[in-house]
Amino acid sequence: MKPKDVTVGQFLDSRHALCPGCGSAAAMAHVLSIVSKPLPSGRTKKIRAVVFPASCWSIGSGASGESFLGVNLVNVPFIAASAVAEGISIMSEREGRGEEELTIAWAGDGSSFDIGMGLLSGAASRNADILYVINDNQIYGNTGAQESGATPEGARTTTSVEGKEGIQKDIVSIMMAHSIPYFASAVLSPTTLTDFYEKVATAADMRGFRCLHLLSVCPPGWKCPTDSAPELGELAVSTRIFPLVEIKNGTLRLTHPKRVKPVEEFLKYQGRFSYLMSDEARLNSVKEKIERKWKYLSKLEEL
Ligand SMILES: Cc1ncc(C[n+]2csc(CCOP(=O)(O)OP(=O)(O)O)c2C)c(N)n1
Ligand code: SF4
Repeated sequence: MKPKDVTVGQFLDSRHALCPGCGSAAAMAHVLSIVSKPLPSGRTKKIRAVVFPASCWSIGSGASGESFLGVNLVNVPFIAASAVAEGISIMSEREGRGEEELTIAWAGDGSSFDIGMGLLSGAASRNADILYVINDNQIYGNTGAQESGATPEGARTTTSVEGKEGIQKDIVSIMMAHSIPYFASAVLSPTTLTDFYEKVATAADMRGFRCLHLLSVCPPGWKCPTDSAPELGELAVSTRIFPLVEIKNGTLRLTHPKRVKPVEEFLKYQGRFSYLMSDEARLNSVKEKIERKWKYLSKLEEL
């Protein structure tokens, strides 16, 4: 599916409480628009429900029992998105609608990388028939930008005021270890739009556990301008900070940026990296790890 095949709908009611410039608001509109169209197989699916664990989307998606997204939504405890989505998809299957309905879990990185990881792992290992979206803004956004397992090394958060000391969890390897039918990382940006559309459509079209890892620019948390989501998304890919990976039935493919840009290009627009940018040794260590990760993924691609 190509971007020109889809008209992006006005999915989000203007009463939503997401911040101005929130990258995940645009990502949600695109994802819902893509999955509402005929998919590559020619099949059209109906969204049975979108399940939200506690996150920015708990307040962004609706209020007082009303959905701001025009689809059924279910708000669940922090750990529970994958388990509840699995239950809904089992209900669809028992009603004979498994082929035509799609259940989506839309969970933050705090929920996916950390607090809900146990249940995510369980649903993945049972090959639950759901589309699990990791909406990754690299912090616990809804509670004011605390450090999560997805926060990159050196990024400042409210709980790591001089920049994160520990490692960023390798979610690609974690999900790959579950041998799920489909995993893909994607970014909504002008240069990665086709990649984004194809991955979302592919994931929606399949059955079993599909995981989309979306990088979502978060202006207040990243301390960047509210109009920077498209440019920062593009830079995250072209600096190889956020490699675009697709793992389909065990085969890994990387989308190689046309022109690789210096890591600093991504970091310099964001206040959260101010300490890192002023510490050469630390910055070099972070750059080395980015390079090593890219080599590791390239080796897996070769294999
Ligand atoms: C068990 C539990 N711990 C903490 C909270 C408080 N809480 C609600 S939303 C949230 C942050 C969620 O972060 P993330 O999953 O990354 O999603 P985001 O808000 O960034 O979209 C936290 C810590 C909670 N609701 N339940
Ligand atoms: S805190 Fe970040 S992710 Fe959450 S609504 Fe605001 S911009 Fe979006």
